[in-house]
Amino acid sequence: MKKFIFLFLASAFLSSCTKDDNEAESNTSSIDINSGGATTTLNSTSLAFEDPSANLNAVETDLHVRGNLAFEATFITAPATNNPGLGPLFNNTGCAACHVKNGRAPYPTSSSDLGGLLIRVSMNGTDPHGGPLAYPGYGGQLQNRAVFGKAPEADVTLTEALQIKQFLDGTSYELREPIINLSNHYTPLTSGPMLISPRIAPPIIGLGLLEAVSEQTLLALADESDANGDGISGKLNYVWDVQANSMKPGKFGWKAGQPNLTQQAAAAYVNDMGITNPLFTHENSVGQPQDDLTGDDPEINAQTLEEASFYTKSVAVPARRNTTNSIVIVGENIFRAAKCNACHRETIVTSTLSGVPSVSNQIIHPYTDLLLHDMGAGLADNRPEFSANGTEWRTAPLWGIGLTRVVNGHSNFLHDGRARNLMEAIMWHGGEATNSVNYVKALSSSQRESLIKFLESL
Ligand code: HEC
Ligand code: HEC
Ligand SMILES: [Ca+2]
Ligand SMILES: [Ca+2]
Ligand SMILES: [Ca+2]
Ligand SMILES: [Ca+2]
Repeated sequence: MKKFIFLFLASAFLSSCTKDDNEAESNTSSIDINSGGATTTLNSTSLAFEDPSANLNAVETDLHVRGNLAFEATFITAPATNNPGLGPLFNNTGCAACHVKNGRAPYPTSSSDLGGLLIRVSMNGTDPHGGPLAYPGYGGQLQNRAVFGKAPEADVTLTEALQIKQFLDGTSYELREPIINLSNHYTPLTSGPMLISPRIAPPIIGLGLLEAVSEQTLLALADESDANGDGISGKLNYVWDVQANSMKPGKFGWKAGQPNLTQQAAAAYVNDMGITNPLFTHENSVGQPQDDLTGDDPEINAQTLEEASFYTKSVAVPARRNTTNSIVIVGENIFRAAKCNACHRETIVTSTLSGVPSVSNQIIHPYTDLLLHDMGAGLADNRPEFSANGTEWRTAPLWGIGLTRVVNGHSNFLHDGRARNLMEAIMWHGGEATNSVNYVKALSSSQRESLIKFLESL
């Protein structure tokens, strides 16, 4: 039996070598299903985003397990014995309440429960580090919830406008545009127009691998002035790193506004939940009327912060599925022909990340370049974040995207969850992706279906 399998594999190998002139066949033979390198899990169930990286050592495993508890903790109002300190202002009560099953939050179904949607705010201008300028009385993020006795900063009302469009073959599709209205402000907006940017909680798979990608690697992918004339001009964001006390490449968040996963977690603790921590020792209401100046002591210690951020460095990426299906292979070729991979880069090699050997020196298939691209007026939030201007977004990683429905029970995509399926997400692309979108517009319905089947195999 073993001998039979060996012979079978050997002949498959030989035949694939002789068919190199056939594009589909040579792609098949080179497909690497391990999107996250050695971290990859074969789990494709509703728990597919909750596996630890497959290659954690004993020390990493211990940190991951403790980090899982921190990530799943629900904070409540002080005084309490377990996880006190919530608020006074907050958006939600725990990391996992927004990053549901380590996946992405759905587009809210009602304005009274935004779930994993939060709204960044600022005013015209920049802070001393070139970042968003806090809006007086509101800071950099709108907290639409508050503990008993405190006022939420404002109420958020979400409505949608539908646009009906057509592919070149006459088939129509719809795009749903969210329209955000703020009301019931706890204090008047006295500093001019407030810039707002809605953001949905993204999946947290494979992020340690992305942190392990070196600045040099990303700069080699960048082409800020489009020197090669292909219409794609990716640029690396540079953002303020609180611990390094200097500017560093931005990698995390929809506009790559955070330099590393420790700062990302610390900012989430203080801004999303009102949990002060060693990096951000003041409540998010600091300087505002609601701030009673109690509870400014770090409400979690350095160890909890480290565990929570380690957790986001050590979640496995699920393996690809159905890669030898002929429709998927056709779709993969369309993805390449449409030049989706000019931004959604198929392969990157990680460097090293201190304390996280599992993500170091891995060949990965994240389908992102981590760079900022102009995505056109349709997706623009018109709110700059360091080097990212009002139309620029970080290329979203596509690994694991095909499991969104299985894990999260919905198929809402893009930075605010506006897209109701993968095709809508594609058709929202503009700016530097205009040629790609025009390519897709001209496809036949079966070619469009193949492209989607390919994305579903990621
Ligand atoms: C209120 C909902 C909410 C809560 C609570 C929350 N997050 Fe997030 N998270 C988000 C949103 C929204 C983003 C995107 C932010 C942006 O674009 O600036 C995000 C981004 C992230 C990212 C970056 C993902 C990427 O692809 O770049 C990480 C990591 C993360 N969160 C970890 C955490 C951790 C750890 C906690 C708990 C300490 C937490 N989050 C709590 C909503 C939330
Ligand atoms: C110019 C760079 C660029 C090109 C080319 C491009 N994309 Fe994107 N893609 C992005 C960026 C940036 C985002 C995030 C935009 C946002 O959320 O507003 C994104 C988001 C997506 C998403 C949603 C991901 C998520 O997590 O919500 C999908 C799906 C996607 N792209 C598929 C494609 C496909 C398929 C093509 C080719 C037809 C393509 N993209 C071409 C830059 C690009
Ligand atoms: Ca607090
Ligand atoms: Ca605020
Ligand atoms: Ca270019
Ligand atoms: Ca650009």
